[in-house]
Amino acid sequence: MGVTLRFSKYRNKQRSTCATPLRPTVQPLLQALLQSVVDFEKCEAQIAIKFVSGDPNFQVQADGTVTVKNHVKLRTQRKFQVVAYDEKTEVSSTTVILKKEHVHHRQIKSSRADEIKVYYSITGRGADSQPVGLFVMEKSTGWLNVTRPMDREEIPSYTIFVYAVSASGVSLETPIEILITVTDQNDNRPYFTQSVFEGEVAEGSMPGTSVMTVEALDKDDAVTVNNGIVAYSITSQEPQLPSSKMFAIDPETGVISVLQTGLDHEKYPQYTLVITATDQEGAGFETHGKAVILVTDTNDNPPIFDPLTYRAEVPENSVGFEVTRLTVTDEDTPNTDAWRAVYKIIKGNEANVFGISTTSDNMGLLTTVKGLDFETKKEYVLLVTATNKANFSVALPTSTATVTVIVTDVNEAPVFDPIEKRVSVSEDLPSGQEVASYTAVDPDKVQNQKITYYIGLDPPLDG
Ligand SMILES: [Ca+2]
Ligand SMILES: [Ca+2]
Ligand SMILES: [Ca+2]
Ligand SMILES: [Ca+2]
Repeated sequence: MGVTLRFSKYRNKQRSTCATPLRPTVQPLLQALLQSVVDFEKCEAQIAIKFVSGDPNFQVQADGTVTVKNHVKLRTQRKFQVVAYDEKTEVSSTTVILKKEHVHHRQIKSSRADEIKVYYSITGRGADSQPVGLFVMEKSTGWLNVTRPMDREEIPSYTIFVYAVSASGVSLETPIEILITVTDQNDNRPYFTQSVFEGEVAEGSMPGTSVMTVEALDKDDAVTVNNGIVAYSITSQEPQLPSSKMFAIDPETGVISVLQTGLDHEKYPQYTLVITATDQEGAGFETHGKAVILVTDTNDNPPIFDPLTYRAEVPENSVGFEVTRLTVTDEDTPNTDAWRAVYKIIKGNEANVFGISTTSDNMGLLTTVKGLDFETKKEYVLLVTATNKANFSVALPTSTATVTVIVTDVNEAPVFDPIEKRVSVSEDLPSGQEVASYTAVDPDKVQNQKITYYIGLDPPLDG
């Protein structure tokens, strides 16, 4: 036969000077039933006393025995007044404090005890094996006592066997197995599993975005009681900008998430949270920890031209000529794709005479890809845009710059037209006679230039 005892840790402690502390008898089995005696015998008036309990869950009988009327759950302690009246006149009162403690006992009684002297003994863990002597049994009475505090976190339960024998050593009963369950006390603080928890979240993340998870443990019982159940909360946030409550923590899971909009890498790149874990689901001991959240960069700043207008002179006919360098500023992290500019000529380059590229220092290098012709077009007005290598993470305006390119004139050589001219003359052409007219044209139409002719080569006549 097995009997389960749950040793609830009740102690009765009385403060009244006219009441003596008495040891309570803890009733077996799961019911939290308490019985103790409030003793006013040292009081002067002790005849025809009526006791009234200040707690309706308890009642005091005529002999001063305090009994539990209803099922009472005792967390740490419970206090109530007991007043003794003598014909409706208050004579004395005492405070009854019920506390959990490690003093318990329980009597085992053999059914043969009435007919024969019975001797009791116990074996098992905590009795005759380690931790030896935690439980002792009064040999002749069958009272089972606990000799010292038990730690549930060390050994949560014990199984002992009770034997009843006669004076001659004859076994009188089948040994009784007793399972002793150590009920938990909240004697362990929760602790965070890391000294600092680190997480990161992209700037601009929406409320509800999960950031990281923190964890605290508690050695106490989290299954039958809540001494080991931890509740999480955020105690402080640094900086408290743009709001003092940028993050929320799930009290049960420890998941930290974004609570408000306004996370901005450029303004507040990091937050430090003091997090708190409290056992008994938030009602018990608390412990503090630290969570550091890095706000990572996204491309939420456009490159902006500075200055917005450029003017450059370009000599005609030059290919690969550096026209100008355009500059932009970008608030995002330097040398990232969110910062690196991409330039584009969106207007004024229909003839594809210009090209633009990004230099290593993020400037827009505007060059000629074909020679310009002063005589055809003396001025170009180009519209250039700048974006980033990375896409914008939010809707952003695109910055535009205007580049005015002035083509300058170069003194170009005159050109014969046609390039080669064949002329036939008769052999008897007299000296001084005109052979042909061969003229050159100067492309420099604006400059008023005079063309001078020379004969570069005049081979001698054959034979
Ligand atoms: Ca605890
Ligand atoms: Ca405990
Ligand atoms: Ca950017
Ligand atoms: Ca950014």
